[in-house]
Amino acid sequence: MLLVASALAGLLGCAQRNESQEDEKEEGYPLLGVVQGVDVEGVALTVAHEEIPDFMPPMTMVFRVSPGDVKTFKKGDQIKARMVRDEDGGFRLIKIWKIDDEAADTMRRVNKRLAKTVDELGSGYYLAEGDAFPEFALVDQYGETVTPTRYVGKPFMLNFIFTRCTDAEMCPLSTSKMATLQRMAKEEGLEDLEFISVTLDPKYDTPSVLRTYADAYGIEGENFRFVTGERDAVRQLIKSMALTHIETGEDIVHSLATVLVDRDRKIVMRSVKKAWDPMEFLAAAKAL
Ligand SMILES: [Cu+2]
Repeated sequence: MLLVASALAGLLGCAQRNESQEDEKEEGYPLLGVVQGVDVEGVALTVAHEEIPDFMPPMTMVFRVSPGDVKTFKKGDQIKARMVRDEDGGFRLIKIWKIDDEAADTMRRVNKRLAKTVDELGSGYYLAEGDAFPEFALVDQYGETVTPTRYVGKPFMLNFIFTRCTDAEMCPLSTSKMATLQRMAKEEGLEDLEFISVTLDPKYDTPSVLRTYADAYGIEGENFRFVTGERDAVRQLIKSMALTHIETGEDIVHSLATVLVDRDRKIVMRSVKKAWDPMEFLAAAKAL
């Protein structure tokens, strides 16, 4: 069943700065390298990096990173990142992504199918209750690849958020409700219910940013994955769920979509309401 999407349904202002719209305009220098050491206490990574054109020859250096990064990356990881200078002249890596060619191949293949599925929907249509949730491949807060095949035979809750969202009634509230639902599902003995939150801001929300976000909410990550990845794949998911998502240079204005998907990957409940009710979803999950 396909339904015509009302483009502005549930459009609510959740605005947030989004400085890095285009790759060319991104701050700092592009860096490719291999992690040689992780200093958890010093919150730093030692990286042997390739030449940074017009800036620096190949060398091994210690870089400041975020607390999430020292939990995510380990010795031997190939990475790409942006290198920036702190005010005191120290070097810092931001937007760090692990390079994994095999995972990248899988992701490309799966997300090509996702693009095809969404293209076939046509503009103005979205996936509704009764439709199959599309295949996708993204990366979670631990740097692991997440695809629906991982959830074969398991129901899951899925929503969309981004970590920099400052509208308390939008992403922060949605994340709190998902966390509540995760806790209640456990109490009710719904052992196999999984949780997935897709970022609306994949350029900023790297795996370690998502990890720090999940930690801040005290979320147990075992069955709750925050996912990011290829921008196009995220966009296709946004489109398939008929979310409003407008990046205006400074802001991301978006609506919400929360879905419950059953063990056969069928969408059984879908809400685009800002005030979506976790109890309604819990009842539906119990009935599966
Ligand atoms: Cu938001």
